[in-house]
Amino acid sequence: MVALAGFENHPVYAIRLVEANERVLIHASSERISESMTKVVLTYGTFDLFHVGHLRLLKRLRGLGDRLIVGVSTDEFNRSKGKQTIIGFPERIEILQNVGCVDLAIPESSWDQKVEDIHTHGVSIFGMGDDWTGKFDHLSEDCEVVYLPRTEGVSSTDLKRMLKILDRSHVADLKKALDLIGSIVERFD
Ligand code: C2G
Repeated sequence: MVALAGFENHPVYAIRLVEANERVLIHASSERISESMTKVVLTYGTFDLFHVGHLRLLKRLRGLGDRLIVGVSTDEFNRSKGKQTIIGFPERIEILQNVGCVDLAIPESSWDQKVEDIHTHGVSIFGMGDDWTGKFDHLSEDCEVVYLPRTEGVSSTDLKRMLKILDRSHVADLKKALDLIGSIVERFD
């Protein structure tokens, strides 16, 4: 049994070096090695009305490591945050699971699942947009914590506000049209 340099004291990675026919086979628990050498990045969000701000943050976070895990807030958890989304949890997590730079999407159902997720997934870097600066510094006991600049000029909140305005103006237009029809009908009465 020969230990690979740097793994001498690492009990898990028993490596067996077998010489067979001049070929050297390294039979190692390659999964465990690549797992420990894979830099895992973790982030969380609601990602309602998925937009370019979300995408650019996820791409930059993915660029910091080899694997990006995204926690998507459930509808129940959002209600506890006082947040109402346009798009429900099942569709939001389906979208995240299919974003190219996302390797795994998991449900986020409480504020305090982060430490457990960090250890479960062997996370090296926890990252959020800078609107959360300082809020998760306590996680630096478990991994590196980074806050990246948000993309200015786009937010789900603004999109929702615009939809509401459109909706309101839409209702107002409808009302005007109905009033017009009503007045025409009256003339024929
Ligand atoms: N974001 C961004 N640029 C924007 C809008 C959002 O970089 N123009 C980032 C936010 O900073 C956040 C992520 O996109 O890191 C997701 O944003 P939200 O969906 O608004 O997430 P939020 O509801 O704040 O949930 O436990 C943490 C919470 O789940 C965060």
